Amino acid sequence: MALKCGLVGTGAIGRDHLRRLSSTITGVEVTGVVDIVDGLAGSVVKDLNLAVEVYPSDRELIHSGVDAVFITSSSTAHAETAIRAIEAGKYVFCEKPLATTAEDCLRIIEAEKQYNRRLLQVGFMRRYDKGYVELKEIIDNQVIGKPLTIHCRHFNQSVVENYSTSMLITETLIHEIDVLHWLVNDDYNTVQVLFPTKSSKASSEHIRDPQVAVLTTQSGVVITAEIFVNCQYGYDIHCEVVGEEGMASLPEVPSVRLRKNAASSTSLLVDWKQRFIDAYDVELQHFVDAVIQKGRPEGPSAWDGYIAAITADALVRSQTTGKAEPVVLADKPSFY
Ligand code: ISE
Repeated sequence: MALKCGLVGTGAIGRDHLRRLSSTITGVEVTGVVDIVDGLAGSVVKDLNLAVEVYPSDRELIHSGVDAVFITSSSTAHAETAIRAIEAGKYVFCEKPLATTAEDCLRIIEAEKQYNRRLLQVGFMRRYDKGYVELKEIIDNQVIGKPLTIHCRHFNQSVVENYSTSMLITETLIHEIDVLHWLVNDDYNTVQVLFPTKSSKASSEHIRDPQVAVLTTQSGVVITAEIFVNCQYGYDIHCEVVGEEGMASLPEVPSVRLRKNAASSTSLLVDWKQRFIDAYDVELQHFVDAVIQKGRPEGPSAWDGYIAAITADALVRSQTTGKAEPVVLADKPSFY
């Protein structure tokens, strides 16, 4: 029997997931959608040629007989919908970030605690990217020995004008925050942000772009992650792990080598949805399969969402203090 689901938020990633759930993912049936922007959900459904009911509110969608709710609304709206859905006993797939504050993540965790088991998965899709999965296998199998340092780059060609200095952490670096502690099976100890010279191509007068985050883990791994959201040249993701016995890097995205006009070149992607398209497919299929077969999601949990949020909070604090800030976690419930 197919998992009946509803989707809340039909903007960019919502539309993409709706298409994915209706055409690529098996074992799932989308029965309802909602968006707070008047008319948007209806026009997306029409555009994608789907026979899906449009609901007036997330509350009505949640109580419409669905088994699972996909939350793809704006980040600030995630927590309320997630809590409402968990309280109604629904499985939840929530796009990243889980919530915009660590307090809201803890409220979501409290809602799950009432069942003493997981109902929710966070959309940290990089854990499903082939390159990251291979990197993790190399680290877990100690092929390069103990990890010592990690060097990352998360570059966007450009961002919208209202992108802010803190969003480089809470919306962009949040992916590295999640995937890196998962890669090395460790928790963060301290985090700090350094501001290099501001790019004259920054998307607004107010944004500090680029930024360099320095994170240390409990076991002593030192991570440097460069975030540059108006780099101009393309979408570029790098990750290099240096170990005692070798080094492992994320593979380059394959692209044809072209020789023309006395030059040899390969092209770069500009769109992050394209870069992680396979990871998104694997991620959603894994959520659906785990819920159907095991009665619980097995991907990134609300606890992982909380780790990301509290680490992001410390990094945003460091943007003001200029200092290394500690990352202090609450007590972890035993079912995570
Ligand atoms: C964006 O906010 C995302 O969430 C994407 O997943 C990420 O790849 C992109 O670089 C971010 O800007």
